[in-house]
Amino acid sequence: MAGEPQADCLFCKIVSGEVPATVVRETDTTVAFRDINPQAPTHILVIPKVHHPDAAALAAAEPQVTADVLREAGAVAADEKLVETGYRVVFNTGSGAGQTVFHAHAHVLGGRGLNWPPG
Ligand code: D5M
Repeated sequence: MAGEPQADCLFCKIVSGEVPATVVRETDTTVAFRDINPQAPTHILVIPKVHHPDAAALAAAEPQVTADVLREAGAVAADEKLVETGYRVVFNTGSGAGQTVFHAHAHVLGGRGLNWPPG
C-alpha cells in the first residue's frame, strides 16, 4: 500500500534502523543523515519515514510530510551553518536525472561554490 515500508528499500531500512546511517536530525515524520558518497563538504539527505518513490508522489499523497521534509532541509542548513553562504536542495527524479534510490529524498548540499546550471 502507498506509504507502507518496502522490504527491498534501502531508505526504509535506514528508517527502521536495519541499515545504519549517520543520523543528524529526526522528527516524527522525517530522518536526516549524511550521504555515504558526499558531493560537497556538507551533503545530507532528508527523507520522509513513509515510502513514496519520489518527491512528486510524496507531494501528491502526503503534502504535510512534504512540508516537513522541506522544513527539515532548512533546519539542516541552519545546523550546518550554510544559510549565509547559500546551499542547494535537490530532488533527483527519475534515473535519467540521477535518481538511484526510489524512496523520496532531498539532498542538502553546501560548503562549497555551487555552479548553475547544474550538471
Ligand atoms: O541519491 C541517493 C543517494 O543516497 C546517493 O547520493 C548516495 C546515497 N546513499 C546510498 N546508500 C546510502 C547509505 N547507506 N547511507 C547514506 N547514503 C546513502 P539519488 O538522488 O537517488 O541518486
